[in-house]
Amino acid sequence: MRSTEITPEKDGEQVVVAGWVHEVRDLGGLVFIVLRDREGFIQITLPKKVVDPETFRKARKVSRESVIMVEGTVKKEDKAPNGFEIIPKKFEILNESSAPLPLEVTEKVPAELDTRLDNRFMDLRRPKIQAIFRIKSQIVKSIRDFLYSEGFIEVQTPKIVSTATEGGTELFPISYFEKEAFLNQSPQLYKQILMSAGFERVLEIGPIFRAEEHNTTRHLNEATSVDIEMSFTDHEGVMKLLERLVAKVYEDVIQNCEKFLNILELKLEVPEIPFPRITYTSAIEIARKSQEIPWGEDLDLQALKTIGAELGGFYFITEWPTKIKPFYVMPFEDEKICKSFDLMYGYIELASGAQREHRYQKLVESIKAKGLRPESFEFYLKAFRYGMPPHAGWGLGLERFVMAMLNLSNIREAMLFPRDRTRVSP
Ligand code: AMO
Repeated sequence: MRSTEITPEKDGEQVVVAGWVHEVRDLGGLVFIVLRDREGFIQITLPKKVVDPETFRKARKVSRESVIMVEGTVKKEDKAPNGFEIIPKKFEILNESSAPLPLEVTEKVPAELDTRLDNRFMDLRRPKIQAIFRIKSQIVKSIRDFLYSEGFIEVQTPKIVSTATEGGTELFPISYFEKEAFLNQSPQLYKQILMSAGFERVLEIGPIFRAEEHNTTRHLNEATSVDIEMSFTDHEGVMKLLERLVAKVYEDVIQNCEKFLNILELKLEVPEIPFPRITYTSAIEIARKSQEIPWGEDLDLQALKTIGAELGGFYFITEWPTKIKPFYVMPFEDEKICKSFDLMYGYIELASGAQREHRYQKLVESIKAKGLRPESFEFYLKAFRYGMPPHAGWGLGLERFVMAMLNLSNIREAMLFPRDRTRVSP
């Protein structure tokens, strides 16, 4: 049984519990063991006079973080966590832990992030850290449920690819027989091809690989992207979908993750929709309060901090200069600006998306204008020559979303085993 399945009302019942030895307190004639399982803590109480001598001897010597299984009687006890304790009949050490521990699981001694990540298996035993991933799991479920209910079909596109999609970040080359190949930066081209294939609404939750040179608190070299693509709509249509999705995820997390939010000492509120929308041009005017920045340049961290401080919370930046967005974005009639948007939370970019250029000739010109060779994109361009519907979509960074929702100071906290410039293990 898990810790949460037992209550003081079960007084007198026989139960079997299993987990890790979180703490041992030896008071001579009385030993307390705090057993930790996935859901919480259970006090195992061993009075010398009551339990058999062999059990008593084993229990008082067990090392912290050993895995144990205990069979015993539930006893109502107001002073114990959750109002009960277990008096064991059987006490089995399933696996003895070595000592000293590489990392403290009790919250008593803070450790550096690097030490924690080096010993992530142990770090993840801490209830506060596990709470992050329990909420992340709910977020993914909630995203899936919402998008399925909107008619989206979940797909899996290749992660081994032959071309770049997102200018700016570099690709990771891989060794692939006689061919040049890379890890994908985004399912972008494939989700668009699926619009030509008639899927109409697709969703993918999968890894993206970015050879980011810099170690920042917002970048990973391997991240999870929630991608959607939708036919017969425009950028406005998919922005509305995105804000409804964000609100629904908050709602579900508040409803289903109260326990984990409490562990993290967080109180969430469902953000109000629609989110504010500001154009790139207005955003840059705000940024100019703190720095010189010419129209047409990308918004750097300082600019985003100024804008984020003024707007706070969730907001969209729309109508970006065509020049700084990828080739697949559709320009407005005034071709200097395009139908691209970013969803922001404070100064953090959570998602970007756009209505796409679905007109073959325009798309070829756009590829050339970025200094790229249309021949390298033939597999993609072909899908535009035989009936491509107008379409739009976005990519939402899952770890950035978790980071924003849970107020984490480093994106690495939102990834089980983060990959960065210096870390490829564990
Ligand atoms: P973009 O390159 O903006 O757009 O990526 C989409 C979202 O993915 C997340 N993200 C990252 N998260 C952590 N570490 C990184 N290195 C990283 N890079 C990106 C961000 C970002 O907003 N194809 C388009 C999406 C689309 O138009 O549909 C794209 O990939 O949260």
